[in-house]
Amino acid sequence: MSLTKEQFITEFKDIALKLYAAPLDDLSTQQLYQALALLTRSYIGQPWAETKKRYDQEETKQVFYFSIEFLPGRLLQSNLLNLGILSEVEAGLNELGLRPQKIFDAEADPGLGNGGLGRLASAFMDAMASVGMAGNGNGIRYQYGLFKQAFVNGYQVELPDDWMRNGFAWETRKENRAVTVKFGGWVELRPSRSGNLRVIYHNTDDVLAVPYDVAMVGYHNQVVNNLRLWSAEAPINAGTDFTLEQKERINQITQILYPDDSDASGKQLRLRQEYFFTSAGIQSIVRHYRRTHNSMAGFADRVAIHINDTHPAMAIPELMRVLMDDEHVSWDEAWRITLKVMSYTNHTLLSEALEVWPIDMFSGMVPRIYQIIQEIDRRFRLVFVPQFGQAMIDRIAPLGNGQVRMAYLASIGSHAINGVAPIHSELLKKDVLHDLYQIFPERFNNKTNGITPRRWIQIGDRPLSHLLDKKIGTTWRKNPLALRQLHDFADDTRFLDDLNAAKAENKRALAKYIDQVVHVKVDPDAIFDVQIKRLHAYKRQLLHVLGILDAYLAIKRGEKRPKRLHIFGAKAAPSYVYAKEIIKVMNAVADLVNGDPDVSKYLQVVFLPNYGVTMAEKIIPAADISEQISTAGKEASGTSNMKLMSAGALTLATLDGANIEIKDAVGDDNVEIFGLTEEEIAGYYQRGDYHARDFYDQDPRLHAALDMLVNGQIPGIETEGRDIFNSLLTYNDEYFVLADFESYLAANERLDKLYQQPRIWAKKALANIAESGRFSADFTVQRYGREIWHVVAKTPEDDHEA
Ligand code: 6GP
Repeated sequence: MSLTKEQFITEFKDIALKLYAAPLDDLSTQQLYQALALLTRSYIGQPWAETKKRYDQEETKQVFYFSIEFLPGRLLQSNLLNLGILSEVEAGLNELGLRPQKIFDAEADPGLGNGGLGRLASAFMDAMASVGMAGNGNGIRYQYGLFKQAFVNGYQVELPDDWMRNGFAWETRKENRAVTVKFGGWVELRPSRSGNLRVIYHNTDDVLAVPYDVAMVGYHNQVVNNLRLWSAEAPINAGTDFTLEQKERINQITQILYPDDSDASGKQLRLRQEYFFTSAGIQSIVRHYRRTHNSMAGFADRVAIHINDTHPAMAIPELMRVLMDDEHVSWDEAWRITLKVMSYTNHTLLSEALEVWPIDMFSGMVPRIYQIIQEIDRRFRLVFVPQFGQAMIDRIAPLGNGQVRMAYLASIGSHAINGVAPIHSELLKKDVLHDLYQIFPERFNNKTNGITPRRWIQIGDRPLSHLLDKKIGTTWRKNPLALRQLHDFADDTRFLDDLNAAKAENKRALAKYIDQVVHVKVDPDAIFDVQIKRLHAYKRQLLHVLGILDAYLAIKRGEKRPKRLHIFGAKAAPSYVYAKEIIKVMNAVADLVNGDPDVSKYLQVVFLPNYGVTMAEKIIPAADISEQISTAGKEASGTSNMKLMSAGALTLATLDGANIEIKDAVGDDNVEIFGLTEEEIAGYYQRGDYHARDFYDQDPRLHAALDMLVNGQIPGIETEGRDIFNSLLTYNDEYFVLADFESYLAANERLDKLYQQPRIWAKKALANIAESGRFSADFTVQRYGREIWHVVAKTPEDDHEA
């Protein structure tokens, strides 16, 4: 859209007056934010309505991305950018004497997700709209998002995240689109006169699912898609015997996000959440379709449903239920449609994370869904036991060991199953879903994750963005592959210096932010070494910490090193004791290092509390080193690795997840790889000959660093230090931290040396930025569109040009 600065100023003053009956200078920052958000919304309304109309008129095939998590990040700046009016609005605000960033900072960050999986879902929403794909999201409107993390005496404490306290400016409540979701009770199957089975529900607990729609604005293309988040409410005609407790029980369903990452929690309420949003989503999709179609025969040509990890896997039996019970489609026909509609992404290789539910709990909560899964299970066994044998089918049937096994259900009921990086997709076939791969090899495929450079470069990294515009023009903003033009300037010393200057500016800004948040004065000239991700043993923040301890000891011995600032951001699941112990140790190490003037000349450590999307936008542009150091074979893909690379950080990595593709993209000279490979680790497993203690005994540096955990040198970690020490030595170091220690240090030393040559460093940074375009989620969703969903992307401009 087009909007001049002057128009904006007039409209902004006008809306502020209408809303708050006051001139601008009387408004609080929060009020200014609300007014600006509302004005922005008013620009979105028309393209949103037109997009919907166009999809309906052209009978566009639509994608519905079902995800129990979404992490959209703040939306004001992103919406203004995508509408094409960010500069004008900022100029207008400046002219009014208002600071744009201060207003943007008044927006709450909807933390409706745990980590990678949720952020990926939101990147896809942004990307689908931006490439002109009819892509909708379907999720939960949690009253409270992921807990707010604080540190008390170095320990993580979890505080409620009341993100909607000031309302959520971007949502529209759609009462008239509510549906009823049925829980519990029992089901009677009664033959009707027409020969169809009639399904009669008795004694169910009915919950009203009310949708709240959020606009997903495409980049400069007039496309606005829909993210539908469901909220649980008491049924409207609940009757007089409806108690307050019942109401409370219903409200609970969408009250809080489960704070678990890659780990199924087995809680009743979680299962209710899963059925709640999948059933609501399926019902509303079918209802919309049936408004313009007499039968369900063509449904699969108009609808693709994606199951983001297994949490929405009940979409499969739920669609079967609606097709058979409500639409009177036969089993065979319903199964044909369902298979064609459904596809599934797996996001983790950790076997403990394969979601399962006790049959008792499951069948009581959703009896009809359970019946349908029983029938899926029966038919699956009937067809495949003769071919593949009882033992194998017992392992992978949807029901087994008294459990409903969600990954198997999702795989059996989807026409496509994908991992999120090549190594991960291969390991799915080899390991986690090996038996299913034997049966359905054609279903398996890889779709490497992606990120949205709009948020991470255009919004997050203004200094770099301006530099790029000046050097290679602005096409990269629409097509990030254009970043490849940067290669032409790999030896342009002026430009390399400019790149370093942009990085320095970002580092100064982050240093200021760090001071505000944790009151540590850091040196902006240090190497900024960043590890930002959930706290998990396999991600090995611990290896990073041991590296810091080694540096501490070296400096204490009098060694001089280029100054490094280690920056951590990480939340641990509240029930994950070991991860929380590591947090305590990290904070204690930070105190020790920062508090020692001999050491802090060369080494500083900050652990920023409450890491999330908004904080990532501040950290990433300032990073020099990107730590991607998981145990090879454990990290499905990673996405912070892609974001940090696009900011010109050098990746310090094991050959895991998408690190491998990053290495292939930039070449061996432009990444720092270390550590055991997945094959080597598999070898240790097979032979059973990993002896962590040998490394401790044989490597004096490792010995000394580990001893610091237990010898009292780090105050306040008696219990935690001992537990961690034991996990590594007594319990043989499940994640091969000790095995990789030496090569990790060597890689770090190479980086230290390299940093002494700023232009060579900048040249490598340039190579990373130049090759980061391929990881744009725009390309990822286009691959999903072509190969899985079978949808075509199209924007109003395409019509115009045609
Ligand atoms: C994460 C994976 O751990 C990460 O490697 C990947 O980049 C991300 O998903 C997106 O694909 N997994 C989760 O967040 C999770 O909860 C069940 O998996």
